[in-house]
Amino acid sequence: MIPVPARPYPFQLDPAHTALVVIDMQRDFIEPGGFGASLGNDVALLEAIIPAAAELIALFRRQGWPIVHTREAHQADLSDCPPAKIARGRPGLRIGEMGAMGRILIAGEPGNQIVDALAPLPGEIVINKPGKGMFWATGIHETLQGLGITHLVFAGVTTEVCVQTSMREANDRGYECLLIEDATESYFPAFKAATIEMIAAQGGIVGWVAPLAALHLAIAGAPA
Ligand code: TIU
Repeated sequence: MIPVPARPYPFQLDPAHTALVVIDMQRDFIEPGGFGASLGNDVALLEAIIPAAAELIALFRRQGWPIVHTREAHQADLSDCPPAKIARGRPGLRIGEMGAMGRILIAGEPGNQIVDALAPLPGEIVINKPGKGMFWATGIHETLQGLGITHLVFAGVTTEVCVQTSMREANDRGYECLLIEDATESYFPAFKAATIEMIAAQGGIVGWVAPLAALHLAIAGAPA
């Protein structure tokens, strides 16, 4: 086990059984003209974490540990999108409608692509998820079980929506979860801060939280 200094207390990272999960670092949320902007958000805040997310991905690649990239994405016929989800937001800019980067939140559209700087490499796991959480209707739990994964390190956007939902789903399935706080972001700084606090509160009710530097140092200092 590699102890990673974290809140509320050190996270015991199991090097043979840990995967990185990068949540929804797709153009829809990070670039103007996508789903995030269609909901009325200023998307500029989110691109600031791209360098930290890239560093985190590079760290896992060097270690040879599994990496999962997720995209919030619906099928072109919207058969996997509940009417209640479609009905949210402004008419004309809803899921499935035409935006500046193609149909909003639809698999395969330009806006649905992961940003170039974080593009998955062959062999990495890429999943489309119709929900906010990564486990709903994706089969990822079975894939992770097949790889013997018990520990998940999280990054991506947005902290309080798809990242936190995925962490909570992961908890209910028995995973130990660590959120890298400088590799996640929200459109609402107060929501990010509150989410980090609520994850680590109550003895780590949702998991652990640490900065990327702490993970780097812990892995660098671990016996080979
Ligand atoms: N709106 C918002 O903050 N997030 C989402 O809709 N999806 C994700 O977090 N990926």
